[in-house]
Amino acid sequence: MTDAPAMPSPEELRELERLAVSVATEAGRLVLDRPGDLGVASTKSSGTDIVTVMDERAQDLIRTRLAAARPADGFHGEEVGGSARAESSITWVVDPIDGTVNYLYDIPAYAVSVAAVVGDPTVPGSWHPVAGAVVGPALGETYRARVGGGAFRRRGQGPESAIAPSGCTSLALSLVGTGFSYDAALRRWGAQVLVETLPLIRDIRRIGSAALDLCHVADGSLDGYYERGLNPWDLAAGWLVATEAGARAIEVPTSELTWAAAPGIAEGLERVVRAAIGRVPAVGQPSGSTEG
Ligand code: LIP
Repeated sequence: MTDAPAMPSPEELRELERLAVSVATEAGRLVLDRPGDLGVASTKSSGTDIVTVMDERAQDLIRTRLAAARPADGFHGEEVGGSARAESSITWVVDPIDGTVNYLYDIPAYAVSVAAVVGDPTVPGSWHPVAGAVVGPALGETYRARVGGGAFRRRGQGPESAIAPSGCTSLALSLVGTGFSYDAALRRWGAQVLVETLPLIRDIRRIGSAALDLCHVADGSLDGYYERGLNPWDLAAGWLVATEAGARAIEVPTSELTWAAAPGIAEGLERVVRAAIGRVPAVGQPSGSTEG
């Protein structure tokens, strides 16, 4: 990781976290209500990488609220037109609907992910989330975290509670989340890694939202998670929630690999996944070659 960008003050961290929760909650209500939902608006990297009208509306709402509150901050959103360079030290990294395919099929596992980061989120390894929120509106779940502040979850209208990863210490008894990119070659790779990994763990869960997967490692409803092909907006807030909850995680989550796990299985899970990566031909390389 390059020189650590300056960390905001404790007071600013609290304000960033509060703002992340506020805008993610408002966008979550919009996404859940689906006013005038017109389904798919366009596709991106492949025919299955969809953008819904509600993705666009939610991102517009989030961007408007953040710009009104902090006009000098940058913005790095998943959907088209979602980037503006920061004049302050903060850039907002936003996935208006993480789990878009679930949303299209009305499967409740989708979330609004809003993270404040320092550094440049377009340069891998040069940025770090400092505050964030993940709101799963159909699940009634709100997760929040800030650097040094721990991680918290509220379910429905119930009380907010501090969260922590599971106490799992046996990889063979671990429930592990993963996902598969929209790119066909990366999907084939992911399936091949799964073939190597599945016999060594309790079971796999493919929930369909990296943000929720990472938050479920944070609260112990998954023992671990790994995935390749993620973008900063998929992982920024969830990775902070997981690490602030006390989960172990890859130091610099990138599209090459993102993982997080309960401390008791973290070393084993990373070892198994990296070994599987080593045995599976890298995307675009002939069989038999391996990627470091
Ligand atoms: C999704 C990720 C998920 C991954 C999906 C997709 P999106 O993000 O959260 O983990 O497996 O392929 O990338 O596209 O719904 O924002």
